[in-house]
Amino acid sequence: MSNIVLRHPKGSSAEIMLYGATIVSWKSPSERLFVSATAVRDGSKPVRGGIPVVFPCFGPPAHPEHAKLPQHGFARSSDWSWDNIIKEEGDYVSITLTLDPTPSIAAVYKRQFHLRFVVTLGEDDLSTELHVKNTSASTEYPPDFLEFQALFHNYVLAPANEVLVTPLQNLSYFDKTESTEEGKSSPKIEKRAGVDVRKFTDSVYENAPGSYEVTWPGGGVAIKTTNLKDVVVWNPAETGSKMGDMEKGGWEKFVCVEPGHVRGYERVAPGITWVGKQVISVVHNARRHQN
Ligand code: TA6
Repeated sequence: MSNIVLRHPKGSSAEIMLYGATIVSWKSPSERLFVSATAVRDGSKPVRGGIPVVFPCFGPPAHPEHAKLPQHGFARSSDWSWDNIIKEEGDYVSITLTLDPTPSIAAVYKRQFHLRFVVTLGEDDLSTELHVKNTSASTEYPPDFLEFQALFHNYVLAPANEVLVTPLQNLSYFDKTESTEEGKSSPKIEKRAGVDVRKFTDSVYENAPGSYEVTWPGGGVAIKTTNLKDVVVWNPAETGSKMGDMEKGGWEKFVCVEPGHVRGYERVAPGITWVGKQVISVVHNARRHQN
């Protein structure tokens, strides 16, 4: 199954796998995403890097309807469909991928849904939108709500020992490095003006500002979101050496900044569509925040 390559007339590009709807490259003009050199790219397991799509659950499943799903759900390990159309609108090019219940999904997930994943490439920005439609035909009351979590698992290419993520100061967050079940650990308050990932970091910030800067000396990206109330900051540090698909020292080359709805569940009634969106743009005159 070949990948889709989006090219912008001003030189940027993006490459998307139909497997998992995973963006595996975004060049603007240089590469902005990390993908492990030892990532599996044959569609047999989710890609270690790029921008995997997380749906309908984040982390180990906790919702009864998700009980048979793998960590982070099935979207990033399913074969999505493409209408072979590359849209050109103004200064942007875009594609839309779709996912409906396949037999393998239906075997582990009983809900009716329709997903649309829209990737839009500009000269120096990239946006991803996930449209989640509840296609239940039920007319019962109370409505047959579709409950889900969704997240864009961005692996931002960055020097892990210098990168800072802002603004997260004073936010409440769950530190997953200290507990196996995030819901069981008591929340902390972020005291740092800029969050670093110099050590193993796995933090789930709830009700976050929705707009972030990921900067390092001489570089950075900005992430602006719609309808994604939470954000996760992750870097495995040396624990990454236990991951079979993480290249040696790969954890030194990225920070995951992952906007999503991952604390609690989004819920849509039959016939209703929820849309979560992010726009990642290159920051040319990167600011530096000192902790
Ligand atoms: O987003 C952070 C996280 O939930 C971490 O806890 C870690 O599990 C990471 O995702 C990668 O998960 P994966 O299933 O891709 O190995």
